[in-house]
Amino acid sequence: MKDNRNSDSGGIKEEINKIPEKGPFRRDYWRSPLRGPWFASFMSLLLLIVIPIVFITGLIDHVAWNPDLGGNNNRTPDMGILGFLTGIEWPTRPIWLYRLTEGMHVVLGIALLPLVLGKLWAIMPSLYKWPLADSLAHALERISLLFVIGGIFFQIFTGLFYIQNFIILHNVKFNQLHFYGNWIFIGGLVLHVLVKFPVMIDGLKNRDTSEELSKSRDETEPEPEEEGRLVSTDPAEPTISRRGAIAMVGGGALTLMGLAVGQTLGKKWSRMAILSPRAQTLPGNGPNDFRVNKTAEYAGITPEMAGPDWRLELVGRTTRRLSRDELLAMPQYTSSLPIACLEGWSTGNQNWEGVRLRDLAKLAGMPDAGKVLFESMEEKDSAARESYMRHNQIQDPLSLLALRVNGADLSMDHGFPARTIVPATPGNRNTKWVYRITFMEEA
Ligand code: HEM
Ligand SMILES: Nc1nc2c(c(=O)[nH]1)N[C@H]1C(S)=C(S)[C@@H](COP(=O)(O)O)O[C@H]1N2
Ligand SMILES: [Mo]
Repeated sequence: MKDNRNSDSGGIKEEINKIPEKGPFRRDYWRSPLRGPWFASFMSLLLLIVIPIVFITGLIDHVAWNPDLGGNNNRTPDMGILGFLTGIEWPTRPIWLYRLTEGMHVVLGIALLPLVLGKLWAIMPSLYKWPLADSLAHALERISLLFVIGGIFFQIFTGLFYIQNFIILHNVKFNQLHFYGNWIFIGGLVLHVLVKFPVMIDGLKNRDTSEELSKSRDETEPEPEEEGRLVSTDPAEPTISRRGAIAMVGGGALTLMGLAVGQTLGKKWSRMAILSPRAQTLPGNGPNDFRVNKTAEYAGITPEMAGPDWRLELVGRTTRRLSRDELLAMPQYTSSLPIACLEGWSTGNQNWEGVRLRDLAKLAGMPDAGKVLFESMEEKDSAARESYMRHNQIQDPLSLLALRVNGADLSMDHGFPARTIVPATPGNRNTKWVYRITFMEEA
């Protein structure tokens, strides 16, 4: 009986271990002579350079919103221990800081797509390993791969959909998907890198990189077969050199970057930005002819709301109501600042004119306000309707309640009668059609 059981279970085990007769689980199914540890390691290295930049600029975006100020500055209120970055004071200088970091995030994030596809192609035989897992450690490693591969596609596609302004993703809270997705992805990636980093280094060391990159198609030899399952046991003739394949992946990344970077550079470059519908520059050269995120009409701002009856309400130790003419009678300052949208697009510097936020703080009897709430007349967009700013943002001499831009009154679309503009701040925090500013003691 005992013997029987043993041989039975041995039989099942053998059955499981038996590699299918045909198909991708067999090593000889994969015939490209390009595949091997060096090629896979090179692709991994490209990703290991770009992913940290995308990850860090993503976290920077998180910090740039000053989420600890609450309200809609905090887009992921239930983040628990993942909130360890909240409370960092986002600086106001250099003025192009957010323009740079968010532009990099979106442009390099898009460039990840061909890099990921190239790497997946390079390691395909390893994904089809049979048995799927032969030990607990192996099983864990493969589960972490699900998070890594699923995670990176999830981040790329949620990001891409978001900057296309697809309504669906606006409804299902892009930020929460992209924020929690980020941590799931990074968790899997850290595990994966811990396991695989030495393998990558070995793979790169085994061959001379510059020599490998100098080989033409005809000189392309398979890596030695005993170097592992990525190497074909039955290699076909090369149809492209390794450097050709790398150039194809890199060229794909650069092309996508080229189609995205125009939105960060602005001006005539933005015409290339076909991946970003809102990035297109407006026709015309007038003072207000730079990009508009959302028109006054769309936001439901009528000419009456913005007409002579409009008043700015200042709430602090005292409450004041000011007409636009009264604001224009205060000392006026000019700040040359871009709009840098979180979607990655930005405008060049515009010359904003208006009153300093710190002068308004004084008027409200709160010269040292630690936190300020700006409220818009618009009620449509819950993310942009209100915005909180910190002490340093109020005190910066470049921070304005702008009344005019580039020598003319603000257009309705750019926020007439008044909008905030604060250096290095995400576009979205710069409230248009302001009607009330509330100065508070503590951040
Ligand atoms: C490995 C890939 C990626 C990672 C790890 C990543 C990570 C992050 C993180 C952590 C944030 C901050 C989210 C928050 O605090 O709410 C963020 C923001 C953002 N990401 Fe990504 N991201 C990736 C790829 C992309 C791609 C490919 C795009 C666009 C094509 C993109 C577009 C955005 C946008 C537009 C924001 C700003 C959201 C906002 O401020 O509301 N991301 N990303
Ligand atoms: N009230 C209100 N303010 C707003 C917005 C909005 O939709 N409503 N959009 C924000 C976003 S996302 C950006 S990028 C900037 C765009 O400013 P612009 O349209 O003047 O270029 O305004 C911000 N202020
Ligand atoms: Mo924006």
